[in-house]
Amino acid sequence: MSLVLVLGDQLNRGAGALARADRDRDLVVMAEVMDEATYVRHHPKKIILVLAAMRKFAEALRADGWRVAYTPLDDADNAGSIAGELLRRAEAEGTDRVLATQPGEWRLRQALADLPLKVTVCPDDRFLCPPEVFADWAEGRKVQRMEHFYRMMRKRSGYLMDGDDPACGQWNFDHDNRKPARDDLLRKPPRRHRPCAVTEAVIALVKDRFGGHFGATEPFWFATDRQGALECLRDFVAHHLPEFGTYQDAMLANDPFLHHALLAPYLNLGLLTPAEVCDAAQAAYEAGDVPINSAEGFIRQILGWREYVRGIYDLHGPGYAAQNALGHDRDLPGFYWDGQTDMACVKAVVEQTREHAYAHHIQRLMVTGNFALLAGIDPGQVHDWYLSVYADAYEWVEAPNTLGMSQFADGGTLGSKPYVSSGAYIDRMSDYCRGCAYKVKDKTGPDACPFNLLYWHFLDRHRARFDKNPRMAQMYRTWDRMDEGRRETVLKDARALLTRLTKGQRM
Ligand code: FAD
Ligand code: DLZ
Ligand code: SF4
Repeated sequence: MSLVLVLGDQLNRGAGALARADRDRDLVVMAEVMDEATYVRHHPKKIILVLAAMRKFAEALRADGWRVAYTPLDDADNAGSIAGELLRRAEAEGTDRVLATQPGEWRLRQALADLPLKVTVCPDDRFLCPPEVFADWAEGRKVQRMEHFYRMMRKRSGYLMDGDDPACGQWNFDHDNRKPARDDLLRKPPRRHRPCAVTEAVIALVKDRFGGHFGATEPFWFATDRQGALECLRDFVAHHLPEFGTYQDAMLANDPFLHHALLAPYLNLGLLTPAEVCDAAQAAYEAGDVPINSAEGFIRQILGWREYVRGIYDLHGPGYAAQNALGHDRDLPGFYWDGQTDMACVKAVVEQTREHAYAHHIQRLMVTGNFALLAGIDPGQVHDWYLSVYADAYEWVEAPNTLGMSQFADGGTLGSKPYVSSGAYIDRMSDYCRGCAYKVKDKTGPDACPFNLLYWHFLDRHRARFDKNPRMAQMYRTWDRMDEGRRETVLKDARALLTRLTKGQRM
């Protein structure tokens, strides 16, 4: 008899240890533990989602004939950690054999390796790219870029392929996908699931134990089981996928969701698989319901980006998350937690994050991420923030996105240049600037948009590293063309702003 470990983000029967276990002989072990709930101070909605989904998955396994040893958080004998729970169950059952799916995070992979038990680790075969295929692809490449990986995955999977060629003759339709959006009362908001009795009990528990964490507990409307997650997928494909591509980069103060999928929490928990999500998008495209720019843009996020960041996380080992290539060391400003800033864009993203445990990609990358990078915030603190505040946050996906794509802390493993922009980009893609105390057109002076000042300060202070980068040459040419007096004023105003930031003064 083996103990079959099922972690909170491994809620899928068709993969890993569960797919290889023996229902008549083995015992499934699931445990709600304080270590996992507090290794960062997760948003309460994330904790509710994980614990409610775990409880309902355990019930579904039992209904299917599995024996499940489930430890609730408030069980008096709860050992407090995954390793402790396995040891306790092993002793009680008189076995030393454990079958586990490879945990997503290095932290837990190490904890399993350190156990004095015979642990067999199965691959997490929910992913579309097996680890050996990624390692093969990466080997010998000087740079491992997503776009090259994505093309290999398109050919390998057959998604949006016309024989050996990409459907409609192009691999990437991003140039069609940069339209700003308008408020639209007819745009369907995400489906709101009414909490079931199991979820209600978890909400009460989380309010009691984690009420002090950043984030609203209610209203809680995420799906917490496979059925609900499938409904979300169907809703998205029917009502949002057709416009997904066109408005992918747009941001609106009154609509945090636009045409985004809100599927990452379910994909990352195992309630949906990347294959079925890509299949649904491909089928809608083939039926003529979805244009190529949206189908391609969406499938690229899953088949490309999601698989690629998993591969990068696995390949680069536990040290990846500790990198700080640009030597940034300023503390994360308090307004990332309390939203107390006059920058309308940052305030809106922090507030919706507090309310929904959600922000879409461009909000994460070009608002909160962009500001942290321009202002030189310690990437370790930025990493902790992103890992805590989003319902879909797990280190394997969050760290490459935050430290690699957003903060350039990996020195360019993931991106060929840092994602920095002045306020002009935010103004083009959003309606935030209209309601802002700062003026996006002002480049200097007391009302100047902080993104404008910090953008030039960033380029100037990192000149030695970036001015030979061909993708940044144009930025440096523009900077160099400014007259010297103006450059000095910009830098002086930027320094004053950074001093205010360091002193914790409102900005
Ligand atoms: P959509 O915009 O509708 O995209 C569809 C799906 O594609 C998503 O559900 C997701 O599974 C996948 N996807 C899209 N972009 C990425 C990406 N860059 N990397 C991996 N998958 C992607 N995503 C997470 O799942 N967890 C994280 O912790 C996370 N942290 C991030 C931190 C930063 C700083 C940035 C810039 C991005 C981060 N992302 C993360 C990627 C992306 O922002 C989210 O996947 C997306 O916003 C989730 O919302 P959605 O489901 O509505 O996605
Ligand atoms: C995120 C999370 C939380 C909040 N709680 C639990 C838990 O109590 N038990 C559990 O098995 N998993 C939990 N998780 C998910 C784990 O943190 C996740 O499996 C690891 O981070 C590996 O990716
Ligand atoms: Fe953000 Fe600057 Fe626009 Fe204000 S003016 S919303 S700070 S980009």
